[in-house]
Amino acid sequence: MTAAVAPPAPGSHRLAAAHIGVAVAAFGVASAMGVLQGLSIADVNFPWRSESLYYLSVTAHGVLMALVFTTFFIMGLGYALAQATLGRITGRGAGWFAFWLAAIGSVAAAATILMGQSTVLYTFYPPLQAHPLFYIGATLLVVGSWIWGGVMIASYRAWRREHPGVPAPLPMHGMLATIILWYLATFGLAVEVVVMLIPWSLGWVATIDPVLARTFFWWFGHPLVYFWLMPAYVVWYNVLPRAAGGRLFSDPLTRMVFILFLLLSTPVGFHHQFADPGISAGWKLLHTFTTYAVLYPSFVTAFTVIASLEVAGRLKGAKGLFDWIGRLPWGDPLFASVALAMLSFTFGGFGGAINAAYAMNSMVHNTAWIMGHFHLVLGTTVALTFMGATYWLLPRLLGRDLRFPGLARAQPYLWFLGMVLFSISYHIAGLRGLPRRVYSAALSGADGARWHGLTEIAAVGGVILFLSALWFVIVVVATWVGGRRLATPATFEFAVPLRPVTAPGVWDRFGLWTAVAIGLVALAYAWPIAHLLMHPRFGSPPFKPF
Ligand code: HAS
Ligand code: CU
Repeated sequence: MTAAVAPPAPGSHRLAAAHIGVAVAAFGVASAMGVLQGLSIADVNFPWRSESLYYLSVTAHGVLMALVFTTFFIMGLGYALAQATLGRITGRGAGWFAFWLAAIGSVAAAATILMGQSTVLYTFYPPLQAHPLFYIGATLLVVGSWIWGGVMIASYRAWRREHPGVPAPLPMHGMLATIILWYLATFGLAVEVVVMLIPWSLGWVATIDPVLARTFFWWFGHPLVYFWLMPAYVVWYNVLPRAAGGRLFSDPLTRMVFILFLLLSTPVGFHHQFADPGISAGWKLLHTFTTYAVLYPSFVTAFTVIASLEVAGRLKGAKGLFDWIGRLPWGDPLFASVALAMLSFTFGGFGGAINAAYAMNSMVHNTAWIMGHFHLVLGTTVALTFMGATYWLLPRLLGRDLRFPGLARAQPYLWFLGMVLFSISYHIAGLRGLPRRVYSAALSGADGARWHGLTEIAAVGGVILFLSALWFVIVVVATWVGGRRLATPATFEFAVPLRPVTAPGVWDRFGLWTAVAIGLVALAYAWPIAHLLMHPRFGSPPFKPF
């Protein structure tokens, strides 16, 4: 279910391109803040360094990277894939409305952070309180993404009416599962923000229940990470094997993976709350089991994508056991980005399995280890895939040649190098007890000595990451404004499965799987939330330390 669709009418990718543009802008600003944080932790004294600026910057970095860059990129990728595989976007006007809503919301939220009024981190943890506009801005971003999901589903349904009895094109199957998961996940966030945070920040209620708010946040917060990962997997399954010159190993396995994520991503949130009171050990254990279950689709992905790459290498004449690895196009920016992203995920995913075990979690929770973990999985696995995908998308969306291809080729390797230094150091420093979210790791005595060299290596990694981010932004901006116009825009071509599937199967029954997914969320959350509501509750007044 692949093959290139005829080149679209001029301008039909403008909506997708606008989203990618906002994503790259958010990424650029957030990268600059990231490097300052790494330097601050290593106690490098740069001008204007202060505690309040550090926490402001951590909040802005987290919100812009984790919420704005990702969401805009995913929306842009979704539109590009809908146009390329379905040949249409149904409801383009609604799409533009959603774009502006989300952009205005993001700017409003970011402005309150930069004015120092919303230093609450990207997790919104109450009783830290933000300016009401921060929560309202975040809500607009989410509502914008809901409309995007509606446009995507409408486009698919219109296509299906014309193609009865044909399964969704594989890239769209992955995006549809992502969208349904997103609706399920953001329900938790909507309850937290609309029912709890906004009324509290407006002063309509005096206190808030932090555990209840955190529970709704992590209902959203864990599937959020798969909302980032699944579009990356769409690229791994559908674009990477093609770029490598191979075939997709299995179509049905691919569909199964996305449906398993839809089912298992949400009922796992308590693995972020092992240390929270008010949730009993039995419920935490249930969420541990489901967390271990959600490793499975990633194991299948490792198998399927690597098998697809091996096919590519062998099609190019590779012999022996590992010869195929050398035949892969390591000089192609998309391929290199995604391959390095996969390599990072091998270690980052392993770390995730460690986090999910209660006893080991108590060693690493709230330490720098967690920064090491999520910079491997989000900061590399997902972000590097998105950067590579941007190099692949731009000539197709803009009809322009990539500028500075040498820079684009080297940039993923530079990112990987920076991240090795950054992430390994913080993993080790975390095991040695360095807390996360500290303004400075400088401490006299034995504790300080255990961390000091490591935070400095991490800071060097941070500077390298910043340089790599800068190269990426330079390539994108130069291509946008000065890339040579292609006579015919590059076409979207996707990996062809070794054995194409022609009729819908069990993994195409979205209605059924959505119902099962809702059932699993109810099973995992209904009683613990009811229990929290029945407890005598002592609310907290707001805190604004800066
Ligand atoms: Fe995580 C904390 C558990 C995956 C993001 N995670 C976080 C936080 C973030 C985050 C942002 O159980 C911090 C939140 C905060 O601010 O407090 N995580 C897991 C588990 C997985 C996992 C079990 N995390 C992710 C992904 C993320 C992400 C993906 C973002 C995109 N995480 C946790 C837990 C915590 C946590 C606890 C709470 C910690 C605490 O105490 O606060 C799994 O999904 C991982 C599955 C992955 C694998 C790896 C498969 C490997 C593949 C690649 C193969 C390629 C090869 C090489 C071999 C099983 C698919 C290719 C070769 C070539 C030749 C190319
Ligand atoms: Cu999680």
